[in-house]
Amino acid sequence: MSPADIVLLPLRTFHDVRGDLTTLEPDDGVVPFAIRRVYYIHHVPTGVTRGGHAHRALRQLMICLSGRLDVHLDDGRGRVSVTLSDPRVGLLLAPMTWREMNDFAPDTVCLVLASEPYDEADYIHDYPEFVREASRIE
Ligand code: T46
Repeated sequence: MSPADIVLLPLRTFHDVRGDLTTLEPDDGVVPFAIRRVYYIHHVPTGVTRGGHAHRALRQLMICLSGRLDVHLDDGRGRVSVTLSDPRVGLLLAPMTWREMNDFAPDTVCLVLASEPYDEADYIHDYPEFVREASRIE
């Protein structure tokens, strides 16, 4: 994986003197999947690492609504990192991508849109197993 593989999608934001308003709608042509679940990560203690898994099929869009965090992505061949801090931008998380999130600023709130309902069976928690499965992908 190289920095060129990081997909940051600009969201539809309306800016005026009162501030910004960002919208997401099904079929708005921005989110490249039907949204079937929404969750958000918040109140993360300092120094914590989250993630540490991959998904076999799930697609997600991660939006840092406030604060900042670092996201580390790994496709089994290489690792890249990106800092999220702009609520006008979403980071696309493709299937078969190992992800870890750390360096959360205090009060960070991170919204995640997901293409599927929650399914523990879609997770790969074991890194060597992830590398094995990823190596079978062309
Ligand atoms: C991901 C990263 C970015 C549910 O019951 N329903 C849900 O929809 C989710 C997402 C989680 N949970 C439960 C499962 C665990 O008992 O919430 C608990 C914490 O989840 P987890 O440890 O997986 O949280 P993260 O931050 O490590 O990972 C999450 C997502 O699970 C994962 O899909 O890509 O955020």
